[in-house]
Amino acid sequence: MGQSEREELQPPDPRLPPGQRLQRGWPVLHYGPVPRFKPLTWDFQVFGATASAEKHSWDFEGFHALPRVTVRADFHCVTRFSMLDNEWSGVAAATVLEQVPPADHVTHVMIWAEYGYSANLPLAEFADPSTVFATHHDGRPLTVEHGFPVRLVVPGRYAWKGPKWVRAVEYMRADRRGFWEERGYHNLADPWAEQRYSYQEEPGDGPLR
Ligand SMILES: Nc1nc2c(c(=O)[nH]1)N[C@H]1C(S)=C(S)[C@@H](COP(=O)(O)O)O[C@H]1N2
Ligand SMILES: [Mo]
Repeated sequence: MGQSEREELQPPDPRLPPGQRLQRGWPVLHYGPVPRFKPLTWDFQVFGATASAEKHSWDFEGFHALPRVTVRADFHCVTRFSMLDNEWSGVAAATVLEQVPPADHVTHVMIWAEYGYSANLPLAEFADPSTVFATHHDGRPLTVEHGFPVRLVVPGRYAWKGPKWVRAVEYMRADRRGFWEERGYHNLADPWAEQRYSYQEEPGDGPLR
């Protein structure tokens, strides 16, 4: 029996969703160039349907002064690699919701990053305690390739739902597709249901295309 056949007899790691494989090391994956960080003009905005109807904005210091959390979570890219047991620290999405409450009837959020990259999420998934605007990974500040100064991490969804270089959150009263969701990827992106592509969507999984 060859080495590879013997490996296949190992039970799969129960933390791996269907169709995923383990990755050693941390690949860098994104569309477009890496943005240059400009500390003086950097801000983090919350706009759209806020309860106050006002846009809110933190500068770099203000955002970094928010209460912090640490979350341990696995990371699943739709290209089939997974990284297990990452430690992310930063600001919980729930803290943003607390500091800038959404209006009634907000059902979804859009997360906006540099250069117009975006990802949509149901409000409930955004509010999940595991959803974090991470500034650090495994105790070290994010490198610029991995999203410095702030990236979103949404452990319950494929990793494209976690924009690197986040600049804004938009509160929405209806769902709208983000960057990859408009380009053939599944609106919901639950890795355990293997929701990879938009052709798999059932009625009600997303807004009409
Ligand atoms: N701004 C931005 N964020 C992004 C992407 C992107 O193209 N632009 N790609 C996403 C995808 S598909 C993945 S798998 C993860 C990869 O994160 P990493 O490069 O830190 O591994 O970032 C996500 N966040
Ligand atoms: Mo990805």
